[in-house]
Amino acid sequence: MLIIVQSDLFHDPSQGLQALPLNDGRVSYQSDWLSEPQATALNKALQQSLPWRQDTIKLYGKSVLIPRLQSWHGASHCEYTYSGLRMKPLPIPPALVAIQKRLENELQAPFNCVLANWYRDGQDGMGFHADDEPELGPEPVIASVSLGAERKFSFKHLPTGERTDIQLANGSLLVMAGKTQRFYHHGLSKTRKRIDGRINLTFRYISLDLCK
Ligand SMILES: O=C(O)CCC(=O)C(=O)O
Ligand SMILES: [Mn+2]
Repeated sequence: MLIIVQSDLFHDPSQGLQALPLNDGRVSYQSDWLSEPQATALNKALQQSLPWRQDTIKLYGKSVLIPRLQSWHGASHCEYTYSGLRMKPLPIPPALVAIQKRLENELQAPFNCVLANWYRDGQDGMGFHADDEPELGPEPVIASVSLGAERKFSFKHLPTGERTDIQLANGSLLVMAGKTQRFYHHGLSKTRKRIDGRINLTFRYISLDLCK
């Protein structure tokens, strides 16, 4: 297993996004995309203002509550399907439009929807999966902003099973692009540590042409 530390990254951390050493994937990371006070304030504001819901999914024929709260926002055609659950989008609130615009400008990629996940404590998480819904296209650019408690994010390389872990800091930005969703699964493991909540915002682009 590979654990990414700052010295593995290709450039100085103050230089913006840095590529992670992942074969077959294109992933980059910036620990301080938002300042800590900005990220902490946004976390608090979103905890209070987004219409959080805890959905139930079917797992091996049984209904189970997913271990996190979610809120789905985007253009009206951006329905989101996850384990058989279909979510209708709500409008993107102004605080998130500001982030969307900054990402579009810096990454030179369009975004029209955002999934907000609120991991209330260490017992909330997300299992290994790929963001490979057909409507995201073959090589989606997914921009993931982390707010609040630092959490371990893991990649599993599908051909070799090799795992790569990275700690996602408060205010960090992780960008997955290229063939990452084809060659890797990613997930956020649970921890027994007593930790505060974390909100993650994953900005995506759903093409109207690719929607069923
Ligand atoms: O919380 C995270 O960092 C990951 C979220 C994620 O993978 C997703 O929303 O698809
Ligand atoms: Mn994902």
